[in-house]
Amino acid sequence: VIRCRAAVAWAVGKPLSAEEVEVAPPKAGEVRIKIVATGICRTDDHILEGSFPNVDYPVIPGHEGAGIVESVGEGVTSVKPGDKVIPLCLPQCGECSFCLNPESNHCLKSHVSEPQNLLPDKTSRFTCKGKQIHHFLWVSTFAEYTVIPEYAVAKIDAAAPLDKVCLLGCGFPTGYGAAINTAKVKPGSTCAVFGVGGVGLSVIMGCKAAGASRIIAIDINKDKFAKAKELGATDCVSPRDFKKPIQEVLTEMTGHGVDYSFEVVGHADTVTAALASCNMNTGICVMVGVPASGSVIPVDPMLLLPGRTLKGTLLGGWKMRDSIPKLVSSYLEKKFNSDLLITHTLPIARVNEGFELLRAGKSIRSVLLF
Ligand code: COD
Ligand code: ZN
Ligand code: ZN
Repeated sequence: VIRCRAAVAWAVGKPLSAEEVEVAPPKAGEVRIKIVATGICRTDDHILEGSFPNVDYPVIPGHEGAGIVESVGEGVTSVKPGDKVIPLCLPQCGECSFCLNPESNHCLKSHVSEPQNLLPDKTSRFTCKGKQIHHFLWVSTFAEYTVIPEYAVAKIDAAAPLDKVCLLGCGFPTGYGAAINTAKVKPGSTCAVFGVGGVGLSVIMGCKAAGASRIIAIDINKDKFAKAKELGATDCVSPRDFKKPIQEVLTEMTGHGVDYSFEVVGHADTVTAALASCNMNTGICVMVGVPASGSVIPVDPMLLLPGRTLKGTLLGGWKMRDSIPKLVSSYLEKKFNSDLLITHTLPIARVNEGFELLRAGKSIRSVLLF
């Protein structure tokens, strides 16, 4: 058992609490990882607010981390102590029907099918003050040491800077893949990205890499526009500057609506607006954000009838164990610069300050260091 630092969410609505936790050794098929760096994603804030579905408290959040293997359980062969790794919040078992389908990235052996915030054997490796602490998405990267199933761990290049490639655990691949894999943006096309936080900016980078000729960034916080332009947005608009609905503004700007729209806010009403912003016949709207649990998206059937497509994406459609090591290699080859998303680097003890920056709209990505 290792005693180490972790940021624990004891209950909804409470700030994270810096604690010393006990981390049990990995069981068969599991890997214990020393987390070196972890980004703060809005989804972690959804846990603190209580809007993420099926979370049991107390829980250790965090799902955008990078670290080094400390020890492995019986039967683990794909990684060994000392390897640099990225924990995967969407696993890839390699055996289920979805893993065997080249079109799918939604492994059936994931916590999405078993949403109980415990490891696959339905127990926890974390305790604190005598209480069992829940895992989050099987990764819990706000703990200095965490235990993860082998099939949710990707071994990466030993040269990778962990304080930078941690973003490849969630935000960057989610947005970049939404454009490249899910929408399959074509060269010369027009795109609209609703919400340009860390994930929306990554969508912009993906649209640009795919050769889009016009990329419209939509956000209610105009402070986000400078970075959006730097990363490839050709136009930036705030819905608050117009009396009419933003979908009408976008339709006028583009003639018949954009070819691809992306919802990266996580609200039901912006999903509806994004859908109505893409052209009626071949337009594709990709929902990246997850609206609060229990919400419904009101859709006028006449929006879909002429041919528009509304689809979702999980982690940008990547088969994570295959793709994340390749994305790390592409990062090292400077094929994209996800470092531009990092606005703050803080010690783990200042985790709540990182969340304050996010809520105030002052940060894109804060990276926490252990
Ligand atoms: N119209 C336009 N922009 C808006 C609006 C609005 N009505 N409301 C808020 N925004 C802007 C904010 O100003 C902000 O710039 C942006 O939307 C949101 O950005 P962040 O930085 O708060 O959040 P991200 O980029 O870290 O994450 C956004 C998600 C939508 C991805 C996240 O909230 C979410 O829903 N995550 C779960 C979905 C998922 O698949 N995640 C992958 C694993 S996390
Ligand atoms: Zn995330
Ligand atoms: Zn699988």
